[in-house]
Amino acid sequence: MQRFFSPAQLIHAPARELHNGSFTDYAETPARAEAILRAIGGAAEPADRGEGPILAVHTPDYVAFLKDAARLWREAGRPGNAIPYAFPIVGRRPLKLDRIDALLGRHGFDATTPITPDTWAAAYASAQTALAATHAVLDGQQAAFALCRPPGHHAGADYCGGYCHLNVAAIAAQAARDAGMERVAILDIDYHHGNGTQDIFWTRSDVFYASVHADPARDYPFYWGHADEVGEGEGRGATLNLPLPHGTTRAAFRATQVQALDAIAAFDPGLLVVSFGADTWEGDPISRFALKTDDYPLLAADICDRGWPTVIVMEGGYAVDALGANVAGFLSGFDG
Ligand code: OKP
Ligand code: ZN
Repeated sequence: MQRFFSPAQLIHAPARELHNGSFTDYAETPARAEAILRAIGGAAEPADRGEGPILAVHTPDYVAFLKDAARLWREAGRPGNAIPYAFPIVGRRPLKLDRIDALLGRHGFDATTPITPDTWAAAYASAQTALAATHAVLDGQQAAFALCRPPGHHAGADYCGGYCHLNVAAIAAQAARDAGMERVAILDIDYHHGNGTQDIFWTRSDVFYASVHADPARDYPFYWGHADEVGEGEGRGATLNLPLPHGTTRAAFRATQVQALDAIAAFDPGLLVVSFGADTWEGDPISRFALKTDDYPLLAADICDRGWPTVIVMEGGYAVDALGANVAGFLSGFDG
């Protein structure tokens, strides 16, 4: 399987994050990508396809914000990385403020996603990596892997959050649509619900979004991913949420993924994007499922068996020492 990664993705390296009330080392580290790269034996550099495919998903003011935030933060005299901390709660009037503190709250939904002077360049490279894998599949490969980092599925059209800045799965799906693929499905099997991806395609019937994730009644991102969220308008029925309890092991996860795959089969996509997170692993430091390393080839084989041309984009997974084996194992399931 072709694999893509750009070294520029490593330069985003925030120091600390607000985690459950204290500041801890940032979990979404460059070492994650390095561990995966070692385990899969390297990857090709993506071509540069420019900002067009990013602006097909994200708003121009949000892209400008991502580019400017670290500089504005510094110019405001603030130390460290730019971190949102004051949010316009739902229903506040949509003021057009230009103070960096207000912009951060306007374009971020949580305080766990610092922006550094290198964030834009790394997120841009991560998006190019997703696009390279997408075009490999559009050009005839049965499957391709995008070693995306920073990840993407929590980022919406105009907001960041959950370590995510550009929604790489959405950018991949939209690029496939714009290349003439009529129906594209996204299967999100990261531990966390992909609220950004869901929001981006919420009212659309051409991109189906199915997610298996920790029940948001108990886990991040809390406000999205409940089973009664099914899309709206033309998109009604094109969103499927399958929340699972803490402690979930292989049998339940696999059966639930089959449910998602059956729904995707009914939608009949020409291309599948998998948002893959290895934070469903039993030893993940911020998650509470209990999948084992041996489970990943099986889960991947269940997806592979459906026969859809498939783009795999990397999302989460924070047990750095186990990450390489878990990701390599998942990819091996597509070789069968
Ligand atoms: C990104 B991905 C819990 C805070 C949660 C953000 C988690 C983002 C996960 N104390 N921090 O979906 O793997
Ligand atoms: Zn996750």
